[in-house]
This record gives sequence, C-alpha cells and structure tokens, in this order.
Amino acid sequence: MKNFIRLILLTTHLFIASHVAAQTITISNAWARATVQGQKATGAFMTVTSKENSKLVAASTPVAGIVEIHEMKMEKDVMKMSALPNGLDLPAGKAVDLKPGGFHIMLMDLKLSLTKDVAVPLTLTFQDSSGKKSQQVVQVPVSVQPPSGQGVNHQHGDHKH
Ligand SMILES: [Cu+2]
Repeated sequence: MKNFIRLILLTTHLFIASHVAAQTITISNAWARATVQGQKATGAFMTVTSKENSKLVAASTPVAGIVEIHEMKMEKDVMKMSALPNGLDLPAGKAVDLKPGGFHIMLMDLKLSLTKDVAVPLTLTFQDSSGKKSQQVVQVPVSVQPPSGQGVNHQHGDHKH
C-alpha cells in the first residue's frame, strides 16, 4: 500500500513537471512535408515561442534515423542548408518560425514514407540559459502543403535532396 501511494505521488510529480515545461515553451502550426515512396529525407516546420531565453538543441523521432536542426539561406545566389552546431536560439517571448526556406527540422534516413494525414511524434530537446534541458513531444501532422496561415508564400523553399 505504501508503495502504491508513493507511485501516485511520483506520477503526480512527473505530471506537474511536464506541465510546467509545456507552459514555458509553446509550439504551434507544426507540420512535416509528405514524402513519396523511396524519399529518404524531409523537413518538419513549426512556430516555437519560449517565455524565457532558451535553445532548441536536439530533436528525434522514431520514423527517422537522423534528425538535425537546419538553417537554409542564400549564399551567392545558391540556396544552402546546414546544421546549426549550437542549436536554434529562442529569445524570450519571440515567436521563432521554422518554415520552408528558413530554419527547419531535417528528418533523414526515413524508416517509412510519410503520407498525408498521419502524425509523427517528434521529441524536442530544449536547453535553458542555465544549461538545464527539458523535452517536449509534439505530434506533427504530415501535409503536402503548409497549413493555411503559415508560409504559403514560401514555395521556393522546397528541398532538393
Ligand atoms: Cu535541411
């Protein structure tokens, strides 16, 4: 009986801890681009707002062998993308957009095709200014087009893989 009560307390504690983390960092408009058969990589996009200075330092999902946080930018008229070695800065209170043509979460070594209307669980690891890490799991819907209201004018951002 004692163990049972302890288990309840522990579960409650975990619940509160994850609830606090969810309030500090808000994720909206998440989506991942659908893939065709044989395609090994795609991008996931979202808007991330942190109440305190924080960083997105890592991401993972069971559907991809490698997940990296990427930046895409023009370099001498050529679109280039590269991994952010120190993660993505999330300044306090600022909505940071991950969208086609800009920052994105790169899913590589895909284990299966991402067909539209399924959702992919994505675990995001954040690090606050004191170095403390926290994780948040987001269910990312797979879509062919960005959801309405996000990045619709950025069609040039398609990845060439
Ligand atoms: Cu990329």
